[in-house]
Amino acid sequence: MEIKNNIILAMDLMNLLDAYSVAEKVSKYINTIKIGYPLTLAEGLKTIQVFKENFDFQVICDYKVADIPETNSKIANLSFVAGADGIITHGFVGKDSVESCLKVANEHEKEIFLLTEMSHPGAKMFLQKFSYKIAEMGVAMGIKNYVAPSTRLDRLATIRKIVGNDSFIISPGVGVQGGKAKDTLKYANGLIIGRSIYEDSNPEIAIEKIIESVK
Ligand code: NUP
Repeated sequence: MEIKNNIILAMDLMNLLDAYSVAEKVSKYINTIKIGYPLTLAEGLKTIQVFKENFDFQVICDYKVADIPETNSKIANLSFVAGADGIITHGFVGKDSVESCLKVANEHEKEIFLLTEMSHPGAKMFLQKFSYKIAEMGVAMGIKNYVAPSTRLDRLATIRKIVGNDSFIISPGVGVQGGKAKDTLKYANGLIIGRSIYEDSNPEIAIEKIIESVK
């Protein structure tokens, strides 16, 4: 996936008009938006097409798919039928669950992004104990795209080593969660950034500053 300016806008505003207005302000700088449960549960899957049709954005659905394989297939299929270009799936649920998402993605010729370690402090409690193993599982399964945290660069660096330089890593946690854009891009291909852009009184300037900071 080609990510313009290495920035994916994490759109967690919960009103489509507000989300649209921010998208409009930053659309010349980005080509990829990530939506998750907040906007989808508030406004529905139709939001995917709104971003695709009006801005020609690639849309990644951050549904952190983490169920039994049969249910994962349904979630993935609904997302791709609605127009998603990629979905984020959890790895801790195991190979069969991830496989089911991968199979559906392949049928639609779309992408899955395997979530290894999360960016928040709570990830240290449980997920961190297995995040490298999750990355290894992804490699063994032939998965090309990963999500790994910008808030723990040492862990991100190790995950990069595990998945190799041919894999594609997108990294959340830049800005409000404490991650730094330039440092993160030493190991990641794309930055997932939400509040630092959409909560700013001037999202356009906010994104310009981020782009400037990574030069
Ligand atoms: O580990 C993760 N951390 C994380 O923040 C995995 C994620 N998918 N996210 C998502 O990235 C989170 O749900 C939000 O949509 C975005 C980060 O947003 P912000 O902290 O820049 O506002």
